[in-house]
Amino acid sequence: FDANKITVLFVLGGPGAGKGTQCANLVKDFGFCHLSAGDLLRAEQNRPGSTYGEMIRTYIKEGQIVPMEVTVKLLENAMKDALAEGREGEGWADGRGRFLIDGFPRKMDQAVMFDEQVCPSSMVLFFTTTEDEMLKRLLERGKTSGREDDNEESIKKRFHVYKEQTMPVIEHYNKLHKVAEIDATATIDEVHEKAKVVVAKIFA
Ligand code: UP5
Ligand code: MG
Repeated sequence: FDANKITVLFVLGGPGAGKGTQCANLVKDFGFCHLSAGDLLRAEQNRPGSTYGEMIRTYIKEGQIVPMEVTVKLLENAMKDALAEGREGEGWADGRGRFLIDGFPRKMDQAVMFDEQVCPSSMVLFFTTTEDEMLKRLLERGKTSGREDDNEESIKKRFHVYKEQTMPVIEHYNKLHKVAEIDATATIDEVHEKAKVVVAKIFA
């Protein structure tokens, strides 16, 4: 992808921090194309005939990171489809497509592969709150979500992998001054207001 034609913002934060919720809000404000790596993996897992279905199911249940080749390919294809269909954030006046890539990259190797081989990312929106709050939100969602990783055992594993593998990614981008941290402890609307200000500044 031509970095002169599209802008990529990564959206990171612990499991249940509210990435998906806030991305949906930012799409309404700014016309981004929102792609969630987890959603793409779950769709691939359920696609009849997928060779990766069982493998993805096991990784997600264990809270482990699916091998990057699979995830990066899914994201790349989704970005191509969005561009072909003109869904790449037409809300913006300067004609550049804008992508929110949610829940990715969660491991250093993915970050390097995406920035080098797909498109250099511009910024990371980093949603933070306490582990207790995230656990509470995920257990509540688990009552109806049907997600195989919304149970206490899987959630604990997701927290562990997040600290071990994703925090180094945040530190990497932080050194490059590319991280905008947003406290996600307040209500959905309050967090949304803060996120809106941050994104407006990025594109000012
Ligand atoms: N909620 C949200 N905001 C709230 C607020 N301010 N106050 C009160 N409640 C709030 O929100 C979670 C729940 O909290 C919802 O019920 C919401 O209403 C409520 P959500 O917006 O869904 O949070 P989010 O951060 O998106 O949580 P999610 O569970 O999606 O985070 P994960 O990062 O764990 O999940 P993801 O789908 O990204 O990844 C799942 C798995 O896929 C990973 O564990 C991994 O196994 C695999 N994966 C890879 O292998 N590679 C990748 O690159 C990506 C994923
Ligand atoms: Mg999500």
